Amino acid sequence: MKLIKAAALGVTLFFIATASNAGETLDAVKKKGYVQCGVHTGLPGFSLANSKGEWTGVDVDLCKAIAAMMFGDANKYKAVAQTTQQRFTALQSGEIDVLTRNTTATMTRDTTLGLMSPAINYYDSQGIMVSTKLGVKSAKELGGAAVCVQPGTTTELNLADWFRANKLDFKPVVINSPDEAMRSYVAGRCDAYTTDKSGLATIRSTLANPDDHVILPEDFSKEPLGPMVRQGDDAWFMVVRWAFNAMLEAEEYGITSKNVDEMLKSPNPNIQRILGVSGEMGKGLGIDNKWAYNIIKQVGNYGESFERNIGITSPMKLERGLNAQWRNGGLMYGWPIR
Ligand SMILES: N[C@@H](CCC(=O)N[C@@H](CS)C(=O)NCC(=O)O)C(=O)O
Repeated sequence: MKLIKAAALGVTLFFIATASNAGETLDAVKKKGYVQCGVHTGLPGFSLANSKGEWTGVDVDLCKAIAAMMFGDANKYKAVAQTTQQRFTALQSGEIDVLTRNTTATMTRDTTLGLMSPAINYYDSQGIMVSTKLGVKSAKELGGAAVCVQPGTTTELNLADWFRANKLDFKPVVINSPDEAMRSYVAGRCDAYTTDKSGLATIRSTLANPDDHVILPEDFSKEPLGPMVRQGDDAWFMVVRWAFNAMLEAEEYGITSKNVDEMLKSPNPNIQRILGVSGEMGKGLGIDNKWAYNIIKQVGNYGESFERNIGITSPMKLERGLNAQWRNGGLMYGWPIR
């Protein structure tokens, strides 16, 4: 065991990395009978609990997919709400098995923080939102603006980079609590609010008059958002990677939660392997060959999850954009199940 001190994003974290824990989490999850996922405290469309404690969102769907894959039951999960500041410590300490929470995969997180990213479930970018009253059309008109931002995020770093690169001054207003950050923005303590564009769209949808706020066109950064697991936890890494790939492959082959039972009769060898009709695709992870069938039946494919939670017909109204399937000009490209 070695003790690692990681100073990243202004947060100092201590954690213990074991030399070899290749199957540790997979075994522990099998034994306890459910998976614990770190999720956002409440970001509509990504992860949100209702008054009955039922969670929905694309990040929560990935957590449910892991549960369906492992146990044949998408309800065998526990969502543990994490702030931006808590999330990495919770994963490093073993409080959660996987972080499924609008988290950007970066080199620092993959190296110094001792984590690794098995998949990207939403290709995003950082943007900035202002009141329409400002009459601003571009972030380049925001010289001297006070900008609300949350600490412990890529957002804080990219904001400074972007304004510096564009030779503009700004005043960062760093606020830990997301609710307080929003209140400060709405109350006019900041001229602008910045985070991932998906976050801006969802937050905007919750404001009293969404049309009074505009997300400016600039992209400050690339934000590949995805799940994270602990380094060295190889078998568990593969579970998360393949749970997500099954959702992508299902969409590509037109398998949905509604038609999955009919699809069991498909003559297409790819569909047969995905659904466990032929081959023994679960064997390598010691799980049921119907693992992907269970995900699709109970959670749906990637497109179904996207449309239901954040798509153009949802209150978030997000286009597929970069998150479209590769055949439709997007970056979503499922790895072959064979
Ligand atoms: N994707 C970026 C930004 C994530 C982020 O800032 N999320 C904010 C805005 S949605 C957040 O989670 N706030 C809620 C909280 O801290 O509890 C990262 O991984 O650092």
